[in-house]
Amino acid sequence: MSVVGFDFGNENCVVAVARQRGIDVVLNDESKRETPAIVCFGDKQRFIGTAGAASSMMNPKNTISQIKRLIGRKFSDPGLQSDIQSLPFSVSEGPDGFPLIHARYLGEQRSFTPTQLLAMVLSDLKVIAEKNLNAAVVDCCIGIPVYFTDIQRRAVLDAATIAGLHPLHLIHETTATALAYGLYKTDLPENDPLNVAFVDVGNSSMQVSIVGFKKGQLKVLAHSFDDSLGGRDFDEVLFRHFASKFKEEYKIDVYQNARACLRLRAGCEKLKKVLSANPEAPLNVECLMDEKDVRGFIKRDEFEHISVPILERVKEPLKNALSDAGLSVENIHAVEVVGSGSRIPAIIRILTEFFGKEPRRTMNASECVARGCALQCAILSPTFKVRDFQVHESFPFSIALSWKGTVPNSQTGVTENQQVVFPKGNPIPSVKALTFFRSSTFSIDVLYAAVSEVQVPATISTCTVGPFQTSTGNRAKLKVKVRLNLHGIVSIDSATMIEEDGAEVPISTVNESAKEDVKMDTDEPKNKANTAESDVSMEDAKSNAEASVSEVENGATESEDKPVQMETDIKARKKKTKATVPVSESIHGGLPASDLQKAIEKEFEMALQDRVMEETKDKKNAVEAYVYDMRNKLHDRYQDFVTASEIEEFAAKLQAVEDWLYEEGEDETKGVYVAKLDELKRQGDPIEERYKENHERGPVIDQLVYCI
Ligand code: ATP
Ligand code: K
Ligand code: MG
Repeated sequence: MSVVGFDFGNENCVVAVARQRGIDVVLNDESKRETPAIVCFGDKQRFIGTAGAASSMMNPKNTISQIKRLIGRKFSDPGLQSDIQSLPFSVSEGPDGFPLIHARYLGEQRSFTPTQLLAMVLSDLKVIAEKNLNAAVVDCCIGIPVYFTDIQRRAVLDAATIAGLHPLHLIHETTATALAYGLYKTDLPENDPLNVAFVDVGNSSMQVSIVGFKKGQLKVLAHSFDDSLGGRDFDEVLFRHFASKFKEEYKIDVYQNARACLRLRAGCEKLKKVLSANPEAPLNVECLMDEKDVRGFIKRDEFEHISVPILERVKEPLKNALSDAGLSVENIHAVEVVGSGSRIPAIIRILTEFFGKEPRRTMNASECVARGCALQCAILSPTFKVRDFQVHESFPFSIALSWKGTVPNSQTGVTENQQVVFPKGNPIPSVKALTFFRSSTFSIDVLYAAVSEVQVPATISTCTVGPFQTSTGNRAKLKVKVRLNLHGIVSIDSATMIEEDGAEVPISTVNESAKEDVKMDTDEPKNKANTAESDVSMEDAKSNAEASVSEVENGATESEDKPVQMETDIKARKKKTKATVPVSESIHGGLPASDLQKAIEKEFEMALQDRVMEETKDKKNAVEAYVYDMRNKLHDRYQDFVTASEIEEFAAKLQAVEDWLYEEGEDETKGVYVAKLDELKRQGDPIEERYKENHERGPVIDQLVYCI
């Protein structure tokens, strides 16, 4: 299996691979460690990553960026609506309420889902890893922001599937960073944990985690975030500042021109970076618009002044993280900052003030997420031996189930019930069981319990449990298992009907049957310590006590941790018979399997087209190279092996082909270039042969001489 970690950022992606000697960040084709998350659609092919970024100025309307912002969000999402205001490409609402991105590709207008676009970015990263490892890459770990909702997490998995990847674990970015930080630490305490605050300021968001480290383990104590506070917001402040300045001074309105907007934004981003290291900086853009060159200038103080509305928001996630962790600043041993957006001095000042200590930069700010992902992948891989290190992850949202009861509540009169199954901070992964008493098919909604935590519609999915039939015709006791999996995705993955009769049987039999009960899909984590499993019973069979919740037997510990008892140690219990009841899940906004299959086929076609175009370019280059090489050799090393008339004829032919390459042959198919090269070689090969024969005979004779 492959052991690879991917950090797909809103702006920059990083690929890390595990090797026997450790984790390496790998270089892309342009020898860069960071690859832009950009897809550019062309007339003949796509350009992804660094190649895409290179084409963005030439082709702004068909160059898609900010893909992480678009994925898994409804078109009506206010955050998405505000994001698309400043995007140079067109986004509309698709029939499913999710955005569609429009671009001109292969000469026609096409539309793509954000999931497809992320798949393109991931495919590009996959190829980078494959070229480096010289092997196929399928298994991997992918970093995701902690604030990603259920739909966004599912969308990342779908995109990975389209790209031919199999993520073993979608890991929260700050947790990946914490893992990369803690795994190599040799001085971690045995007892009292060392609490570290990790702050990641990226391109579009800020994430904070408080993590407790002990020898051989880390425990995430709290996650918090501002999902729209990142480097790009500072670019925007500068952009607006200069756009209005230039309107006044140069009478140009950049908002009217997509390319001018793009160029001014790029200029402002550069300016911002210069301001991180210098107290003042100039902004010069040649020929920005209406053939006017513009010049500007700003001091860091003024930049910080106009950025106050953003800077003011930095404290909020810090406060939330501390209070959720139940700690005060004195309990924080160290503050580690990562993410390139954190290079702004004003941000560091706020962190220093808040925590009362200088933040550190122990980690490589742009690579730590990818490194942590690769480490996590190595931990999960049987082919790598990683020192024992437990990661106790925590979930950032509260998840509840809601269902219609059979009897109206005597006080409220409603039959709607809601129960939090995974409260905020619940360990990941986790499985909980609920017991229902029902006589016919019923449905359960999975939802966010606190809509204030996520700015999305509350319902995640609706599950239908049934049909089922009891042998007595009475109400059945149904045990429903709800899973919060390793990726932080919630699903109801099984329902079991349990019937009890009065007969008492030895415990060993019970153990046998109980074992079946907890046998879950292969996803079951190996690490039991990570799994919090408890049963919550919701018995609406007895009177009106529908909402009564009680903790009942813990199936998992009973069956898995206790050894099967000896025959002599017989305890009596009621005999149980169990039957699996079908559960069908409908995700609110998930990609149906048929669409996923279609997307896989489309990606395959587009990738093939890209490959054909790359090969066509290679073949064309081969013809050109042959022309130059042969022309030189004809007048040099082959000179003694050709007649004057042969040279003349062949040189004329080479010239004709060169002219053809720049004229009607400029844009031909791969087959035409291959044929052209063959045609030249038919003439050139005999000459080369004659030369070789003569030269190869030499060394053979030499050898004979030595033999004597
Ligand atoms: P995200 O984590 O939000 O998905 P990302 O991982 O792509 O995004 P990073 O690569 O961590 O983001 O950071 C990119 C941001 O950092 C950009 O907005 C960039 O302008 C900013 N940045 C890079 N260098 C500097 C610098 N020297 N000073 C200020 N900002 C910088
Ligand atoms: K990044
Ligand atoms: Mg990032």
